[in-house]
Amino acid sequence: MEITLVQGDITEQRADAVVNAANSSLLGGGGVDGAIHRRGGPEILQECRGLRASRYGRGLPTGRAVATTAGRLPAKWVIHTVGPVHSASEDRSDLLASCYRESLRVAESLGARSVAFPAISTGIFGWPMDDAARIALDAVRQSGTAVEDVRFVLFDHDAYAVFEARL
Ligand code: AR6
Repeated sequence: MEITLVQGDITEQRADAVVNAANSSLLGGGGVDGAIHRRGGPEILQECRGLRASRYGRGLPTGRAVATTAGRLPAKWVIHTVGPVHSASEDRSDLLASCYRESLRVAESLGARSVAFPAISTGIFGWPMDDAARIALDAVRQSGTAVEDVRFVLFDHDAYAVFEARL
């Protein structure tokens, strides 16, 4: 497995699967989630609604992952995962690590060979970038995944530099 870092927009990534930093409603939001639904088109939301109706009536739990079509994105699947909101009083690191592990598990079950991740929880959910990078890289390295190409897509140069230093 090779880990690569890219600075850019995750909706432009050619990969078998792109990971969405979603929320448990699976019905969209801001940040990466908004961008993926905007660029990917209504097919993604339609499948998310179906998942709500069939399997996740109470929402997708934090740390879990589920796949849908990628609609018009240059990928085969979007894997939606729900990161934890950062807390200063409670250690939620394992939930963040779980997002990476579970996304890779879902990717593997689909036969995906390349997966692009955003820096989950580091935007609206408030996780400090350096800590999030450490958790993300450790989780991927320790996952034992059969996915061959794991790519982190960092939106700005600061985030890229933090991941680069950690890698
Ligand atoms: N490509 C790559 N990275 C991006 C992009 C993009 N197009 N847009 C933002 N980022 P966030 P979260 C970076 O807020 O913290 C949504 O409303 C961004 O700079 O997207 O997990 C969901 O519905 C940051 O570093 O996700 C949830 O309610 C990182 O991606 C909530 O936000 C993650 O930021 C999830 O919050």
